[in-house]
Amino acid sequence: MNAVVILSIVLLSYADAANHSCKDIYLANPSSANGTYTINNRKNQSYKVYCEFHNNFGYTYVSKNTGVEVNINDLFTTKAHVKVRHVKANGVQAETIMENISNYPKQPVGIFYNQHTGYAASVNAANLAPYLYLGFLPISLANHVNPQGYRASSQDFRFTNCDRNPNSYFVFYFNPNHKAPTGYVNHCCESSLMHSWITVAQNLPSAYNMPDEFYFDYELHFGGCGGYAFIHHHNDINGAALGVRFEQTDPCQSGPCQNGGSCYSEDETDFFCECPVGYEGDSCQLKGNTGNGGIIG
Ligand SMILES: *[C@@H]1O[C@H](CO)[C@@H](O)[C@H](O)[C@H]1NC(C)=O
Ligand SMILES: *[C@@H]1O[C@H](CO)[C@@H](O)[C@H](O)[C@H]1NC(C)=O
Ligand SMILES: *[C@@H]1O[C@H](CO)[C@@H](O)[C@H](O)[C@H]1NC(C)=O
Ligand SMILES: CC(=O)N[C@H]1CO[C@H](CO)[C@@H](O)[C@@H]1O
Repeated sequence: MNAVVILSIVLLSYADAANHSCKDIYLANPSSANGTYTINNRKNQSYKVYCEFHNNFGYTYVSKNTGVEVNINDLFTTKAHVKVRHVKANGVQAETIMENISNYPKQPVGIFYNQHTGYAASVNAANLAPYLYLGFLPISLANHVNPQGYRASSQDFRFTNCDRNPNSYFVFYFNPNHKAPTGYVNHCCESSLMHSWITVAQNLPSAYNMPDEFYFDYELHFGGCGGYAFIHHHNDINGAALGVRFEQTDPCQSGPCQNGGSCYSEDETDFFCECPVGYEGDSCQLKGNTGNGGIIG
């Protein structure tokens, strides 16, 4: 009896809640198509995202037309890698998986909305804000004279930081007032590192194209001698987009409830077993009379 009451409370509160992420949209309907969806931030203000769904995981891209705060931590479940897409001047869209170089196998990337805690500030942060920040090495690791860079499509692209300059980032600017960039933009400091993520990206079939509103002005900065580029340096590119990854694993998939118990998932790792009469325990593994399961985390 207890189990049934708990379950209906969970379902009711779920049905009332707004979608806060592509993951919520997937949970509401696991056969959702790729495309543009409206989700709500924590102040219940709505904005648009592009959801790319795969089996049990996906990527979320934020619209650059977003005028409300983005609660970006709601949009991803892993910082091990991101996807970066770009759109070429001829309309072709391409993508690459980006992560830290293999010198730093345990180092997650930094993913922020309008801040860069622990990472270097971007040149146009104040001018073209808000922005999405993709940090590779935090200042504490970037301010050394050692190999740095990024990994794209499973290849390391390295440079040696020549002067401990702690910049190691990609930034995607919403730039709502279409302002011109400032700083190094007209004269500094192209390098092959500024292009490798573009040249190794895989072209997408046009059926997978995202609308233009998901492609941002961007700035890249590495080192100490790694390079600096703004989108205006790349005549053949019309914009880039940051895709953050969420996992949608169902803890009930492995059949954790024993002796004919029914499994209900609560989130990615927690599930609840409803036990048949005569069994009890978190996985209905014990003989007993209550018919109650437990919540496992
Ligand atoms: C959440 O997304 C699903 C799938 O698109 C949709 O059917 C549902 O109406 C959305 N919920 C709310 C509260 O907007
Ligand atoms: C949040 O906004 C949605 C529409 O986007 C609305 O249906 C819902 O009632 C709102 N929820 C709260 C708690 O205000
Ligand atoms: C969504 O798009 C990706 C490519 O970006 C594709 O691999 C995937 O199969 C698509 N998902 C659906 C549900 O069509
Ligand atoms: C957190 C984490 O492990 N991040 C990635 C950093 O980059 C390496 C490859 O160079 C990946 O293996 C890691 O998954």
